[in-house]
Amino acid sequence: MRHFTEVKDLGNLHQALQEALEIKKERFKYVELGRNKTLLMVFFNSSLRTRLSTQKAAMNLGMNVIVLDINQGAWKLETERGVVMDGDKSEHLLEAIPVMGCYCDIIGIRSFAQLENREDDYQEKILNQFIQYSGRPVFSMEAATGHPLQSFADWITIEENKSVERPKVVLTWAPHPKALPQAVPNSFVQWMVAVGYEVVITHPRGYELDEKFTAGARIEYDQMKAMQGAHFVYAKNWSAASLEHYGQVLSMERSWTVSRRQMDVTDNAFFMHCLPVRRNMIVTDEVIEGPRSLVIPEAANREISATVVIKKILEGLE
Ligand code: AN0
Ligand code: CP
Repeated sequence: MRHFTEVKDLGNLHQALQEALEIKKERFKYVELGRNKTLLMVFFNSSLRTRLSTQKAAMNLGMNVIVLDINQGAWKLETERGVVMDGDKSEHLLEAIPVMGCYCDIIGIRSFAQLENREDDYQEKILNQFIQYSGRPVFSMEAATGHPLQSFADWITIEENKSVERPKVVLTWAPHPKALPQAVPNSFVQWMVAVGYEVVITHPRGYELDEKFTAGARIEYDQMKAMQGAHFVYAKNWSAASLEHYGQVLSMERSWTVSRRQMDVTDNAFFMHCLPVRRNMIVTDEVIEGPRSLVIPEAANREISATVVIKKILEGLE
């Protein structure tokens, strides 16, 4: 594997899952693979889980790791080509990227959607420039439209906990005070459809996700109806994805907060969320602390998904 930005890059999913389960039992099995190889993790945005789990994954593989926080101590970067740089930005991404490539073998990028211009975000301009100009394999640590390392971890978690072969997985929108990207729900739906689950998406009207990611899933606008018979409830807020309302918060409707009321009509579903989560906006204390909450095992599996992905990239290095 060269780059990892979405589910299809992983190749055979069944094999990847077996590899994940094997690595979970023996995390240091491939500790020689990354010897004298360097991972550079570049963060344009904050992170707790991705930062720690990806670094741990690289350490499992024997790699050296460098972390660069673009907003803390690096020069301010211009990202638009053709501008006269007479403002506060000291360096252009077009020099910064190949320079970063000089010091490492693999690059992980976190670069959230700006939620200002839909076309820019959906073209994945920053991620693709790293792919084009760094000369290195690049993987997404959540880019503008996807968060595949999260979805891979979510899938491992569902496989470990499911009691039917093809579970019903419900992605529900939930309220949040700030505009959030569509990356997590996009990747989640695309991944869950790719592995053959029954996928239902529920959200208020206006929150439709791009069909590029949702093809094969069903939309049910009535949240309580969507929840019926669910085996897994995956909550997430996102802002509007349409061109007309791109990046806007259209609703803060608290009746969508996941509580006992919704969980009671499921088939004793597990509750999932990628974290960080705002309690009593997205989900009640009772549900997230309850016996069917998988939020911590899900976060723990981020180390496993990242180990598999970095291992596959290391195996593909020339
Ligand atoms: C981010 C998001 O919604 O994309 C990161 C989630 C992993 N969440 C926040 O910014 C709160
Ligand atoms: N789930 C996730 O990616 O969390 P962080 O934003 O803390 O990395």
